[in-house]
Amino acid sequence: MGNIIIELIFEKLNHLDAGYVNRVLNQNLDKISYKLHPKVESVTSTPKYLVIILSIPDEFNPFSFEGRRLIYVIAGGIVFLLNFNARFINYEVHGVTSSLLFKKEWRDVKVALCVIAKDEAPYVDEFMSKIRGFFDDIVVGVDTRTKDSTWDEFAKRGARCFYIGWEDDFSKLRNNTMKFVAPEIDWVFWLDVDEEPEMELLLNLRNMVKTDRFDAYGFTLINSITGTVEKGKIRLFRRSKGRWEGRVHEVVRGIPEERICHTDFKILHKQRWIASGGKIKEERNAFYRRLEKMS
Ligand SMILES: [Mn+2]
Repeated sequence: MGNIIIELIFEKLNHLDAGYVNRVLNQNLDKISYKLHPKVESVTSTPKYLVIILSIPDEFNPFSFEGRRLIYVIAGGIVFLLNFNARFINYEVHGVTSSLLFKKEWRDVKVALCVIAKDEAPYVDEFMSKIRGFFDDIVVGVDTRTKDSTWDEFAKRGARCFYIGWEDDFSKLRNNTMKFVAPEIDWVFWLDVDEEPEMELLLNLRNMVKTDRFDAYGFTLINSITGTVEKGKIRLFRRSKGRWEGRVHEVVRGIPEERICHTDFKILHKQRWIASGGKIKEERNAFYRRLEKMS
């Protein structure tokens, strides 16, 4: 019997005092970790990182699915308590049972989230809260036709934003956005602001990219408005292998079928413009038809 040490590593978004973090955590940890009962061992604050070391009873298996899930719940709770001044990056487990199982893999393979957006300001907060902490970089291509505060809403939540010119071509918009992903990041994951990946997908991201066998992953898109189910939608791929093609209804091309792994993980598509009906729906359909004709 003893304790397992879990080192939670956060990226600091701005100044955080280690003493303050320690106090906040000690006051609240029981509320966010109802099963795990961790104890704060230490808090280290550097200009770039915040490292929180927790100890947990060693009968708890941090390598099980449930264990990893709980660690993410705790990390998410800490981010929330610190009022989003930190972003969870990863964790390491030290202890009798571990031998640093995650250390290398988790750090070596990085994943960027890529998004294109136009006039999405009201929805950015919800979108970012669902994916916070899971990606090493968040790159947003803001369509230059945007009239609202989409850029600011993303930027103040830690995303890197770039204005991308609209050239009547969604693939161009996506491929031009992808150019801004940090050079050391091999994998990109694509979401639209009206899409929400299920938690199991996010929890398995690091496992998926830790492979030599595949260059891309397919997911199932479920339209929450129409009920339509689309399988095999590629959203996660090695940046050097794939590219977007098609002016509209764009898809990822360039990766041979045997290098694609199709999973059952789901992404929920909340296609609001369809639900809104009326003029908005008519205009959107006309816009898509115009692009289809240009192709
Ligand atoms: Mn959509």
